[in-house]
Amino acid sequence: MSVPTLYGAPYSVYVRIARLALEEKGVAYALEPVDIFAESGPPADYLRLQPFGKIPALRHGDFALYETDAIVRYVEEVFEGPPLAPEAPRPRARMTQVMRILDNYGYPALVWGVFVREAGSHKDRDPALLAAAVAPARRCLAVLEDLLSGDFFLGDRPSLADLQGAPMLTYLALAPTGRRLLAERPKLSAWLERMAARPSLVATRFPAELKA
Ligand SMILES: N[C@@H](CCC(=O)N[C@@H](CS)C(=O)NCC(=O)O)C(=O)O
Repeated sequence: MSVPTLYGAPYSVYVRIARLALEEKGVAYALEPVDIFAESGPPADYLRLQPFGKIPALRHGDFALYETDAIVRYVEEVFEGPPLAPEAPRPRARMTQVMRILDNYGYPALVWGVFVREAGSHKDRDPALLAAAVAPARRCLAVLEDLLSGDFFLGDRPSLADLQGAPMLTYLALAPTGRRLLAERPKLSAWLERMAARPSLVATRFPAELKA
């Protein structure tokens, strides 16, 4: 089948999650840049692919898809390569639970609440919003540490849950407050170090990581 094209930008958490799934499966893909923050808004032809103007979106042959969860599960099912999702109902449900915790509580608190407000672009920095994010971020890290069941969320091999979490916690660790909060969680910090060393993470580093 044809090489998939992923539309997005290398600074995006959700684009990186999709890239990590492709990288971990060993799938060759093209990354097509999309500037969703252009002054005139997302390009019109991109809005036909993703009507909400968010990144990423995927095109594979004549099949187009958006929503990162749909993309990573499609990648998992369509391509050969190491499995990234367990078959059994309980670990599969646990994986989904971790992924949704990360979307619903992790992304707002860890990325927007801490990283963007403390270490993001100067116009987005905001000490009051940062202070308000500390308690939810701390709770989220405690829950995630509790859910780690070995070297990875589901034991001894990475799953989609680990790929969902690594980009979010990588941004968190780029902010001083994030590093302090992570230092309270040694198991989770060791997990992040393990994830950061994986070739998939190395190949998809955020521009902000390369600058740090
Ligand atoms: N539910 C979407 C969320 C994707 C998302 O929020 N992407 C961010 C970048 S990490 C984005 O496009 N933000 C632009 C905006 O909110 O205008 C998905 O899972 O793909």
